[in-house]
Amino acid sequence: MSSYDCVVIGLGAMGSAALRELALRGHAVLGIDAFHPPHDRGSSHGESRIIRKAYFEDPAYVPLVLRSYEAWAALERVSGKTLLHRCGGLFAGFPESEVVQGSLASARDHELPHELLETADIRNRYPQFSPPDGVVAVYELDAGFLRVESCIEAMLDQAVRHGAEALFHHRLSRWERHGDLFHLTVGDRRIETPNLLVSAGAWLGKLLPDMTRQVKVQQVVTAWFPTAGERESFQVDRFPVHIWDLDDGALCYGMPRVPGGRPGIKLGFHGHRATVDPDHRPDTAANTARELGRYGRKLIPALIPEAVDATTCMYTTTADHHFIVGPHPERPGVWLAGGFSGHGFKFAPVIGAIAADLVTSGTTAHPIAPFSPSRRDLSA
Ligand code: PYC
Repeated sequence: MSSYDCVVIGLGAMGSAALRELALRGHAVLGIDAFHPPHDRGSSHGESRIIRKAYFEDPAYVPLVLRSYEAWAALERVSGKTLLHRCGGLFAGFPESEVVQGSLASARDHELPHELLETADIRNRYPQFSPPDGVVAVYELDAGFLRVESCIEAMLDQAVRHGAEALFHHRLSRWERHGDLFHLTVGDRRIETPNLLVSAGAWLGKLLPDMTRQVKVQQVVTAWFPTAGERESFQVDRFPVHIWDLDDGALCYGMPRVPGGRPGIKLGFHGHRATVDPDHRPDTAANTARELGRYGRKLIPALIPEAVDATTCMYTTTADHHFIVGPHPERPGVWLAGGFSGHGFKFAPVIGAIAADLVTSGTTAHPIAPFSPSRRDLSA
């Protein structure tokens, strides 16, 4: 039987961040993943993830994202990798839309540098876009994207360098509580630990059936599209990350061409997708890519609507779209980092630090009250 201070189940963004943080703090920690991260079976793949400060979802996220910017920069320094590209961000919609009003509220509450662009300003500054009349945008210079796979690699590499163990291609087959310890069976290994951190993304409900009602597992498709004309117009120094809230169902978001990445700009719909079983997912990539191509071409006239690539990703969505981070309401020693509702990646290092605080002291100085696993109405 081997013993650890904590076992982390799931090494996507949050699990690999927590593994690293616990190892950095000198704890004996083991991480387990059913695949080999970074992989394309969960929620932490597909080249890029948006990072932004004027957080339209709620101003409560701003202190956490500010801390994340610092933590990503620190990880860039120790790993020697470029992880974050600041290309600016355009958060657009009709003036009363959630994206515009929410971004403005966060920017004002936290005195974040931003500009409010009218339709003509958007068209002049970024002629790549053709926003509908009446659409405005909050522009944030500091927004950009994270290179998702490189981030996971850097966090796992740092975790292992600091003494963490990582077991890939393994699933937790059995776990039970004996006094203050959990006894786990993973492959042919027997493990004991007082702390289980469940950061299993879409598999949360499979590991903890009592959490099934708290999240909806949804499949989303992102696709890459070539563009006509000069390619430079869509590179990171000329084309911002963007989110459109046009009152027509789902938000649509996009990214510039990633240096050394796929030959096109990425687009995705945020939310409003079918619920799936993470182990038996229907292949919806081609249909959604066609839908994205049609939608994208209306906003970006140079976009050629035949996708060069597409990938599916899973959202684990709560009813209020806020995260679930904290102690399991009924199982002492089980800590939850889940329900990231399609907007969690940028927070990974700070969630890793929070998880390490919780596991080691039961509390954290970070403001996580909105993410309580015991909050009312936490059912999707
Ligand atoms: O994580 O900021 C985000 C995001 C917005 C739309 C899709 N993801």
